Parts: sequence; structure tokens; C-alpha cells
Amino acid sequence: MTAVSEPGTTKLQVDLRRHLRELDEDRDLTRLICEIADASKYIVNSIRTGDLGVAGTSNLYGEDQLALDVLSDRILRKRLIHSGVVATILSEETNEVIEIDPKGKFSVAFDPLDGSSLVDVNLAVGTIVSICRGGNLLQPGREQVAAMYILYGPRTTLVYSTGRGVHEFQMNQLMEYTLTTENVRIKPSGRIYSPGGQRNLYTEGTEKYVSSLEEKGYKLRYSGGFVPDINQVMMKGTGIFLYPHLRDNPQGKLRLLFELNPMAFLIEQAGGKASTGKQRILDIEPQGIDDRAPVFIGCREDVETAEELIARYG
Ligand code: FDP
Repeated sequence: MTAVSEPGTTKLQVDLRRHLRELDEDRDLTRLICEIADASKYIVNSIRTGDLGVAGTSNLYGEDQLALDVLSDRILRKRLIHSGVVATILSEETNEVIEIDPKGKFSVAFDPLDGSSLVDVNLAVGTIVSICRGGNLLQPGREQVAAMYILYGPRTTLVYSTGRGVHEFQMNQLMEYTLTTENVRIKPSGRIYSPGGQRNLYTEGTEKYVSSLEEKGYKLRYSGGFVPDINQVMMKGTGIFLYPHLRDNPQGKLRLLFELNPMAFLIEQAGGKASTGKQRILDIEPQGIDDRAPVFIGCREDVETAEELIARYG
């Protein structure tokens, strides 16, 4: 493994494949991550060209159009099958486990276009991917061998970790991903908060927590898209995102396998923390593919304060 540069510093013109090679990653894992990166080029192209396909309608040429999330799912799925290293896949879009090759080395759970309703109003969206070894998708998040997301914002960026830090890449004019920040780090506490869910449904513990952040002068920064909201914490190196347990919904909204596990893996790798308020996200034993959990994720001390208040007030 080559020496990783100082936190937050940059090595220019290192592309994704070279970076993985320099970190001496498993060849098959490198291949898989690069296939996903390649798929994202087609996804971003569909988003940029404004093919806001509403399923069942036709485009300019009279061809049937697919909704963007359905299209993104097909693009990604094809590449995963093509990679030759995948045993099982599970997409948030189709919600079914697909067995690809019993000899495949990895299982992949993914949300091909998270926050897809935001595309219509031209806000940022993203792809989230979780990779485990073997064919079993129902493993606790700590067993992930890699996690990544791609953010389709004013720029397209890819953030990945294979358990050796978190690294950010930016798509250039040639649609190649080049390294922009190596070894991203999150500070122990922050100054911004991104609260999901309806506040009048917060429990006493969460309400007290959010009020305490406001009293400390934290600023509200919430986009409504999980990928851009997490990326903000990651790249500013500060902040807390929550989508808590609600009075009428104790499991919250976000899905464990497609959303929480990969983001918790990345945030922990950057020195942050991810909790349900009671338990580390990465230690949850999944019971089914549709599992959901509340989440407090971001700066370590800010997550710990949430855990204290939830332990005391629920
Ligand atoms: P969306 O439903 O628009 O796809 O899990 C999906 C997600 O967006 C996240 O990206 C976002 O953080 C959250 O849901 C927003 O939930 P609310 O609609 O309850 O605000």
C-alpha cells in the first residue's frame, strides 16, 4: 500500500483505477468499483440530457421512455452482471434479490437514484452502493468490504471507501474520475444540522436534541436528498444528519441495506459516527431486505449527544 497523503490534501491526476491499484485492492473489487463508476457516466448523462422520463410516455423520437430511476437501475444492473464478480444483487428500485452467479465473489445492494423526486425540481441526487463479500446480503453493515456514493450535483463526484479511508473523485470533461481529496476526515463536532422527518412527530429526546443544537447556534442545512446531505457533512468535515424515529413510525424512513449501511461505513471511515440513537448502525443484524432504522450520523460528539438525550427521554 502506498502512503496515503495527509488528511484533506490532494494528489492531482490520479484516476480511480490507479488509486485502487495504489492501495493494492483486490483486483475483483477494483473491477467492480470501476464498473459502477462507469455505469454512473450513463446515469449522469440521462440526468443531464433531461430525459425526465415519466414511465409509459414517449420521447421526441416516439420511443418509450423510462422513469429516470428505472433507467438508472437498468444501467447499473447491467454493469454489475457484466462485471463477472457478483453473486447477488439487490436494488432499491426492484426490491428483489437477484442471484447472478453462485461463484461470484460479492453481493451488492444499491439505490440507483436516491431522491429521484428531486430531479424534477433540479436538485442534487445520487447513487448509493454497498458491497459485501459472498452471496448473502443480510449481513450487518460492519461486514461491508466497500461502500460508495456518486453525487449528481453541479459537479459529479464519487466518494468511496474500501476500509482504508474515504476518498473523493470528480468527473472531468472526459468523464473520467480523478482524485480530488484523499483521506477525508470529519471533525469531532460541528456547526450545521440536517433534520429529516416531520418535527411535530419527533419524540421528546429528539426534540430536546434539535433544540440543544439550535441553542448552540447550529445552522440548518438540509437539501432533502440523502446523498447531498451526507456529502455536505463529509466534504465540509462537519455536521449532523438525522432522520429519527417518529411518534407514528419508530423505524424512521431510511432503508438499512441501501442507504444507512453504506453511508455509516463511509462516515465511520472518515472518523464520524452513525447510530440509531440507541445502537451503532453497522452492528444491526438485518432481518429482511426492507429493514429501516432511525439515524443520527455525522460528527462523533454530536451523535453521542443525541444518544444521551434519547437514552434519557426516548
Ligand atoms: P426521496 O424519498 O425523495 O427519494 O430515502 C429517500 C429520501 O428521498 C432521501 O434521499 C431523503 O433524505 C429522504 O428520503 C427524505 O424524506 P422525506 O420525504 O420524508 O422528507
